[in-house]
Parts: sequence; C-alpha cells; structure tokens
Amino acid sequence: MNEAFYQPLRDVDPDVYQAIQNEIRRQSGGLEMIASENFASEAVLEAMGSVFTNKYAEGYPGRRYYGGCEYVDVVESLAIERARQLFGAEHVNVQPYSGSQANMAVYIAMLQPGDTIMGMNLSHGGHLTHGHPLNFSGKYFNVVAYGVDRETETIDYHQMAELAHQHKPKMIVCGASAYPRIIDFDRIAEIAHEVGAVVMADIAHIAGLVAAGLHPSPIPSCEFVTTTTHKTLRGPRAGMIMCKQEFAREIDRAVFPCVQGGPHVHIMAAKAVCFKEAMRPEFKEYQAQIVKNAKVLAEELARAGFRIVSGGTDNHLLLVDVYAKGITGKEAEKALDAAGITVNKNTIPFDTNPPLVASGIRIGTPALTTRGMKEPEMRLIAGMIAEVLDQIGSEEVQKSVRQRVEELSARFPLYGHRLGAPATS
Ligand code: DSN
Repeated sequence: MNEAFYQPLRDVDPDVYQAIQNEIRRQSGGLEMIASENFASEAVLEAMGSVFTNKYAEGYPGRRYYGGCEYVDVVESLAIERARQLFGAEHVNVQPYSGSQANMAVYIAMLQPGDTIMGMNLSHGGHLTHGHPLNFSGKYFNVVAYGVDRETETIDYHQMAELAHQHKPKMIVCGASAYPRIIDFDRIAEIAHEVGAVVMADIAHIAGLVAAGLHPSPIPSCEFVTTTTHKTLRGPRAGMIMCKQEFAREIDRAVFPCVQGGPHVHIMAAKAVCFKEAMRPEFKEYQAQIVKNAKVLAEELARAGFRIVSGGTDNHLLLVDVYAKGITGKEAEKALDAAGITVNKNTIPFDTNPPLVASGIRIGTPALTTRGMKEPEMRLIAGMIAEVLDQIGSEEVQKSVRQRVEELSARFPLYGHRLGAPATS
C-alpha cells in the first residue's frame, strides 16, 4: 500500500485541514443560533467518518444488488428498528440522503405530475419543497398555498379547510421551517381526509421535540411523516421517511430505485447512533431545555422592545420582526454575525421586503442547548442581541459584544480536542 494512503489529512491536504480547524474554532468560539443547526456528538461523527463510506448497497436489508452487505444490513436494520421505536412508526425508510429527497420520494410514490397539492406558504414559515415555484415541488405539481392568520400569525386552519374543499388536493403538506407554534397535525389530517387527500407531515425542525413527546406527533393521524436527522434530532445530515404499512412498498420503491441510487451507509450508521442517543432519558431533558431556552429568549427580547412573531414560541425557534424597529433582517444578520452571534434573516408573514432582505430574523436554541446553556445564558444572549440591534451601525458595540460572546463560549467548550497542530503548507 502506498504510504501516502495512511498520511493524516494535515499532511495530505493542508488547505482542507486548515479550513476544518477554522470551522471548529468558528463553531466553538461563537454563538450558533441558526434554528436548523445543531452539534452532532462524537459518536455520530465517528460513524459518519467510518469505512462504511466505501460500500455500495443498493437495495434493502436482505435484498441487495451487491455482495458484502452483511454489516450494512446490521446498521440499516438497527436504524430502522430504532426509528420505529422512537417515533412509534409502522414503516421506516432510512435511506433518503436529505429532507428534500425524502419529500420528493413521498410525492413520487403518491402523485402524478400536474396533481394538486397544498403546502404552507414559504414566507409564512413553510419550506421550499412544500411547493415553492422555483423548487421541483412547485414545478411539477399544481400548488395551492395556505398560510397564517394576519392577526394571530398562527396557521389559519379555517382557510386551509376552505382551500381544501375548493381545490380538492391529492395531498396536504404540513410542517414548517420557520413556524414557532404547535402544529395541529390531527386537525390537518381531518381536513385532508374530508376531501380524500393524504397528509405528508415534514417534521424536520421539530423531530427531536416529537421524539421526546414535547410536540404532538403526526404519526397516528398522517399517512407520511418525513424528517431530516440533523436538526433538533442532533444526528447526521440526512433524511428519513416514516409511513403507514400500506404505503411501505411504494415508499421504498420511490426512494430506491426512483429518486436515489446507493444509500449512504456511513450516514445510516450514524442515524442508528443518533436514534439510540435519542432514546436516552437525557435526550428528553435536552429537548425540554431547548424549549425553555427559546421561551426565555423570546420573553427577554420582547421585554427589550422587539416584536416577536405570533407573540412567542412553543418550540425551538422564534421569529423576531426587526423591521418593526426599522432594521432589515439582512442588516440584523450581518451585525449579529460581526458580534459572533449567528442567526439568519427570515421573511415574516405578509413581509413587504424581498427574501434576501427580509423583515425578520429566525433564532433557534438547539445548538446552544447542546453546549449546556440554560436560562441564565439566554438572558445574557438576549441582552447582547438587543444591544447590537439597538445600535446597529456601531462597530464598537459589535466588538464589545464579540468579546463577551467569546468569554461565554469558552465556558461551554465544544470539540476543542479536535484542534490539532497548525497545517504546514
Ligand atoms: N434550510 C433549512 C432551514 O434552515 O430551515 C430547511 O431545510
């Protein structure tokens, strides 16, 4: 074997090595508050970095198109069985590469191009794959969008029912990427079933809360439940589909061979690890703390004079209407970034600004809660966010907050042992 095969990354590719080292410093030295991000455990990272990345395994456990799949079958079966237990699902497919592929597979299993689906308006909190005109979902299907009520900024179930009766969709898609309130999956399923539609609930954001019993589960009432595994669930970057047994065959065929080829076995191994971690009692405590942290953050920011969309939060995220203070989401994101606080600009319901400017920011607590931060830290952070946004143009304030962010981060170490010697090129 060529000796170079065994050389460490630092020597083989100092540029990539250095970028990884810098990213470790960035993730650990700042406050990661993007609602869809989290920090995977060492065990999850280890499984993702394993030799399973070398293996082709088209097919499913016990029915493969390649030899040498005996250990692949072990990890895929473990992932399936654990997900079934964790969510109480009848059938699970753990092969989707990501959330988009999971959603695409459900559409392909159930719909024909041109069919009508209903999905939540992206600017009201929905997701690209729920019918946005620039996404495959909006290009191949006739999409009727539902949204939130202008006053309460919560899902308008009356409007949803009216639209369903008027347009008779084949599928209602629910779940959101920027919606801070409880979603009434049972009610949505009732509306869908009244008009003969099936429901796909995309729980990518709230999967951890659902697994921990802190958000009502869509599993009993919805035919299809999709998720990513890397957000509140805190696993590898990937997707998954759960469905009623009667759709198992169509779903499995839609994932492979229709949407995907060989599954990412290293990632399925990491999913198995993630589900095992999520079955521990500490995981439930972790999810409960995520919600407590988000609530405190929302209360403190409201106290500091910020308008919180829908008046608060029930989950892991909040939307702040910064435009009510005359700042755009874009300006807020940039100023907070300079202060070491990472959030994303986000449209708010009935936004008058375009998406790349946006009137809001979306803030989430899953990642900081993984680091062990609790209510006292959330109070400090809300104060720092308010300080930066209230003096939006002040580099001095950003610098001073950056200093405090670094001090706070240092009290909650993360991945520090992964920092190696500097690269030498
Ligand atoms: N892009 C993800 C998010 O930030 O919510 C959803 O796919």
